[in-house]
Amino acid sequence: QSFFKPIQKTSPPSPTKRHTKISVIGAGNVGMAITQTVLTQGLADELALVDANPDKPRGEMLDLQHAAAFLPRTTILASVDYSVTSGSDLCIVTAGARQNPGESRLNLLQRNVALYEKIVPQIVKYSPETILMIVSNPVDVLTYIAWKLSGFPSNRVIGSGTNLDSSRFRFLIADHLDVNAQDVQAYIVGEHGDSSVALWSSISVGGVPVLSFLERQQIVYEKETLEKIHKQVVESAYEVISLKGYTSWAIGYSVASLARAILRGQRSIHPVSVLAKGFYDIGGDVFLSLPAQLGRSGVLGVANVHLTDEEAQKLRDSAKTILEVQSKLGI
Ligand code: 6V0
Repeated sequence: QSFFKPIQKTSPPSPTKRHTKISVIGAGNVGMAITQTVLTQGLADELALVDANPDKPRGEMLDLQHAAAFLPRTTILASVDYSVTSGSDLCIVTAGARQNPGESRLNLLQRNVALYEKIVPQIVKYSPETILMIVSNPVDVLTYIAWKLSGFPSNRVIGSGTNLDSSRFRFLIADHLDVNAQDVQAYIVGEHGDSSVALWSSISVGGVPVLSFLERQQIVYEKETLEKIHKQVVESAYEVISLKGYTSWAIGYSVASLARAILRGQRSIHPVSVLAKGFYDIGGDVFLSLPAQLGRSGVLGVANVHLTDEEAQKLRDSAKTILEVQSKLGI
């Protein structure tokens, strides 16, 4: 407390509005891009950073605190100790091991599962009511692992899933058609990454359904272009990584938009990884992206999107692949 009082208070402290707290676990490239976006958009009153390496989050915290004069007011905390995350409304997990040269994907996954076995119980201990947002890869399997380890109801465990793939898809379609990406509605669902499923019938631009328009006009060439665009979406993460070493900005904005939908109770629809059991005849406990409505209690519901037989089959194939991986983990 300082003796210097620059403000002469004239009213009692106002009843405090609901305090919103976000924690980001893993202060690497992705964790910091999410943090930066959350701060500039003023989505939290308090933000806690946790990383296994003590210097990194503390350095990031100081650097961001030095920007306080230019940002909406947010209290920033950082530690290796999960007590800083206490009372979080949303915990975003980006911590992940890096792939060693020659290491198999299964081995990398086993190492990430071992990290999650340490991280998730700590989060639950300090924030038993939090919503968990999983970002580390492979995101669908790790969302399932986080659900199991947390014991939370499935509405409070969400994977960032194909929200990013869908925004890449919207950008490429917008670029091709020379329109604003915000006017393009288009969903990619299923597994985040290689086996993702583009929902062609979902694409519309300013309310104009693209596929039925093309079918009426019998523009086969344009349909091929759309297929190429989906291929480009799948390859785009690899391209960015080969050029700059990692991806960060798009996943940062993508996760911040999910944080906004949840914390501000927006009831908006986003393709994110949710417990998919029972949808489109998917059996087993598997997390996959479906267009889900998000709000203050997490996943409020899943949109009844009509899938063609082929799309539904591709979704079930993705589910099967993920279940096989999960069975190898023995969890
Ligand atoms: P990075 O820059 O290596 O950051 C990872 C951070 O995790 C590092 O700072 C580590 O110190 C930290 N860490 C490691 N172990 C622990 C632990 N036990 N507790 C706390 N912190 C720990 O990686 P980057 O930020 O680039 O990527 C993070 C993860 O996000 C990876 O698994 C990526 O594959 C994944 N991505 C997921 C995307 C998606 O769409 N879901 C998109 C991009 C990246």
